[in-house]
Amino acid sequence: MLPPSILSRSRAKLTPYYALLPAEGIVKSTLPAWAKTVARVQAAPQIGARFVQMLLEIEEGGGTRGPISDGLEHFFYVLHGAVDLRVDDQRAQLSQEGYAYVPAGVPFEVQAATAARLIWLKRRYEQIDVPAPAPLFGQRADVTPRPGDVEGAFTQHLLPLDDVAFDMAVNILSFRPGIYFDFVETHIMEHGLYMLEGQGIYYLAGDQHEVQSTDFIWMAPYCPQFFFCTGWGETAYLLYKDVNRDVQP
Ligand code: UGY
Ligand code: MN
Repeated sequence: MLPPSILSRSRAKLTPYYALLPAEGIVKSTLPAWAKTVARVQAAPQIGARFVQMLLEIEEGGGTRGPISDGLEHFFYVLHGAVDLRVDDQRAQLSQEGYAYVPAGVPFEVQAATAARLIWLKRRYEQIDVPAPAPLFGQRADVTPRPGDVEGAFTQHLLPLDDVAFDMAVNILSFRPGIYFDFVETHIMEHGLYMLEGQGIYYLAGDQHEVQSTDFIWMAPYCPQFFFCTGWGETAYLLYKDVNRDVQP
């Protein structure tokens, strides 16, 4: 039997300018290079994105079946649990809120001793005439929140802000209740946004959506965007953005 109001209660929406994908609606994928792992693909070229973002749900003892070396650059953020990451000859334990950047062409392996959930982002690296970045490992708590233009809004830059070797930024934006942007943004950069905690109203290309923890939003280049933090607690989201490159006609 069709549950009453199932269609009107769904918040999922796909347009040429953005996608809003609540977690509960994203169907499982199996990735051949990963054992005991379910992937929920959030952004892919199939919706117009120029990057791939997914949620990985790794069971205890799961992870990559061998080194992955696909020529792409990668970013991992641990939402829950912990993983052992090997990048070339470096090893790191990433616990909850830990993250890693893997440069293009550098082989990596992931193993989860206990169940873990991660965000995995990958894209083609745009080389310029400076050396490519080295592998990088970090922890959210070690990154100082910088005050934004609006009081009560903060940004943690997980990757170095002033290093043009990076062609991507991954930031955590946090907002106190009642805080909202001071203007409607439009920009050439695209976004992958994962709601880490809290809730709010997202304005996207003329539409307004209630959003909450675990939602994913893809924003195409130039998608008009505005966030209003609602609820009683702080809201934070993980935000991918392509940066530091010239534009070709
Ligand atoms: O950095 C940004 O573009 C950011 N302010 N956008 C967003 O949160 N939608
Ligand atoms: Mn933006």
